[in-house]
Formats: sequence, C-alpha cells, structure tokens
Amino acid sequence: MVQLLSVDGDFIEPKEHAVYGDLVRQLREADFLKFYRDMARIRRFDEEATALQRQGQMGLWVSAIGQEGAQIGSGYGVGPNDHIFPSYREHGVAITHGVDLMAIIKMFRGVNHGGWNPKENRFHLYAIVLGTQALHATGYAMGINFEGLVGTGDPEKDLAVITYFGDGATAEGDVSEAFLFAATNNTPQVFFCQNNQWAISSPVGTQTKVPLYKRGEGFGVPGIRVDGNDVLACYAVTKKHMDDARAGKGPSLIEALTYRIGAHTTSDDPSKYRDPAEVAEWAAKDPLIRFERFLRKQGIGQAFFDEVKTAGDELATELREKTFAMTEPPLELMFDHVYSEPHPLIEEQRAWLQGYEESLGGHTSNADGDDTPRYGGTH
Ligand SMILES: Cc1ncc(C[n+]2csc(CCOP(=O)(O)OP(=O)(O)O)c2C)c(N)n1
Repeated sequence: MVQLLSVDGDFIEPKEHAVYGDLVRQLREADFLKFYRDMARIRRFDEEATALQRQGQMGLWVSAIGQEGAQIGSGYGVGPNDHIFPSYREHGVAITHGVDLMAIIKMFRGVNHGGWNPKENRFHLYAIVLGTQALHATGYAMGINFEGLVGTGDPEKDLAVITYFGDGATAEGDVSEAFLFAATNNTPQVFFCQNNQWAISSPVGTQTKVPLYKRGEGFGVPGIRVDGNDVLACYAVTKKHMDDARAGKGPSLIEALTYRIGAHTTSDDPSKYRDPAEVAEWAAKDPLIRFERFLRKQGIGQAFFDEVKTAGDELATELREKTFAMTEPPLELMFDHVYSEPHPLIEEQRAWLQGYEESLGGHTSNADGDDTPRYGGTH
C-alpha cells in the first residue's frame, strides 16, 4: 500500500515507488494549505448538510466524513481538462473541480433533477445506480481514443477520465464490464475505488475474496492500493496514473483504503451493524488530523487553523441561509428535460398535471394532505 504520511504526520519516503515521493516534493506550501482548507471545508459542509437534513430541509444526505483525504487528494490529481464520473458521495472531488456546493444541496433537496451542468466543469452528474458511471466513463474514454485526444504529447489536447465507485459497487456487473472494455480498448482511464469497507450494512468481505486493487487484473487493468486517509498519497498516485492514462498507457485501478466514519446516509443507523471499536480505530486515522499534524510539523501556525475554522463557520451560515431561502420549482419543470424535442406523450402528461393542479385551485397538496410546503420553500 502506498503511504506517504504516517498517522503522526511524518513524511514517509516510499521505498518502491520513488515517483510518488517526487510528485509530493514538487508541491509548494500553498498546495498543502489548499489541500487542508478543502478537506476542512468539505467536512464542515457535510456536518451542516447533515444538520439541515435533520431539520427537514433535505430529503436525504450522503456524508463523506472520513473520506476527505481520498477525495481531495485524488481530485487534485486529476488534470484541468480531464473528465470525472462520480458516484454519489464525491462532494470532496466536486469542490476540487469547481462544483458549487449549493448545487449538491439542491439535488438532495429534490429541487432540480441533475444538480449541475457537467459542461461547465467536467464533473459529471452523480450516479445513484451503482456502477453505471464506470460504463459511462469507459464509453467517454473510448470516445477520447476515437478522437485521437490521447498520447499526442500536447498537454492542451490530451485527456483522461476518472471514475469513482465504492467497494460494494465492485460486485456489480457494470464495473466488471467497464474493466473489460477499458482494457481491450486501452482507454485513457483511471478507476478509483474508495474502499470505505461498508456497502450500507454489508462488509467488504462479502464483496470480494481478493484485495480490491487486484480486481481488474484478470481483465487486464493493473491495480494499486493507496492509503485513502493520506491526502498526499492519494494525490500522488492519482496524478501519476492520470498522467500515464493521458499519455496512452491505458487504464488502471486505484483502491483507496479508507473508512466511512458516519452513516451510509441519513436513513441509516450504523450502530445496528458495526462494532464501535472498529469505528474508533478508524477515527484515530482521521485524514484531517493526520494532515494537520504534518502541517504543524512544517511550521504552519495556529493562525492558519483558526482562519480555516472561521471560514467553516461562515460557510455553514451561508449554506443555512441559502437553503432556507430556496424555493420549490414549478412541478411542470420535470417534463422539460425528458426528451430534447417535444414528445406527444410527455405533452399529454404535462397537460394532465396542469389540469390536476387547476382542479386544486392551482395548488398541489403534499402527499399527506397538509398544505405546508414540504421543505420550508414556497410553491
Ligand atoms: C444497482 C444498484 N443496486 C443497489 C442499490 C442500492 N444501494 C445504494 S448505495 C448501496 C451500497 C453501496 O456501497 P458502496 O458501493 O461500497 O459505496 P458507498 O455507499 O459505501 O460509498 C446500495 C446497495 C443501488 N443504488 N443501485
């Protein structure tokens, strides 16, 4: 397993893979501070979003607490023109590529269907159906090959693709099919598996008998395991593999070994199926604490950590205010993006809904018959 930071925050020179150490040495202090700021920002975002869901402001929240090292590190290892195909928990990767945090909240509040415009930031839409995004990514990477945008040596031209999925998703046929097509088409692609060791209540041992980084080997996709709670290792390994993919060296698999500290979603109670000792063991390997130790050893003073804390509190206030102020979109909007061209069946349904709403005096009741707006917004 590639690990560049000890739990105490000391840099470990890699014995086998010197290149990863070299990539970290090319980083400047500003990069380290950016990594920490983003990890802290996304954790604060997660805590606030969980609270908002508990207050009835969102239908569901999916927390990434504990996985910030894997997400911020790998996110910064992806190039500025590359394409990212996430699962549904990659809020940390999203912020490293310019996705507005409110767009994520909107999606989980159910006030829009897609969340954000992937054309604006190459971070494609969240995929709830496990493993589908691995196929989307492979198809996209095959397109990059067809268009000759790989291995030209021109950094403005060459592209690669990364896809994120969990340990549970590896048991889906879609992921195996994606490995096969990626290998046989030599796609410019990285498969990034965040092994957080639980797929809701199923432990990783029920998904695989071999370490997950070896899952691609039989298909021809070589793999490597990285310490997923080590932001520097996740950055270096992802950067190297994405650079190789862009250079035409084909697909690879990265397994980031991490842990889901919180619940699977706000609909889950992990105390029903997890041993508290296991959670405590992983909480001690917290990626933020580890990186804070590293930064302090580099001479970063308390003022920086105070500034990050204040920025987090400001972010939380902003998120709350913007969420409370959100209004619900017109119901008819759900018909707008079903087809790119008008479609008679959709128009019939739109007309039916309009008639139904009018029969209620232009106001659709909530399912329980209570007219109070469901999420505190206005109809
Ligand atoms: C095809 C499919 N089957 C089942 C589900 C229900 N489901 C949602 S999340 C989940 C567990 C996924 O675990 P993992 O892939 O390890 O990712 P994690 O949620 O831990 O990040 C399941 C079974 C689904 N969304 N899609």
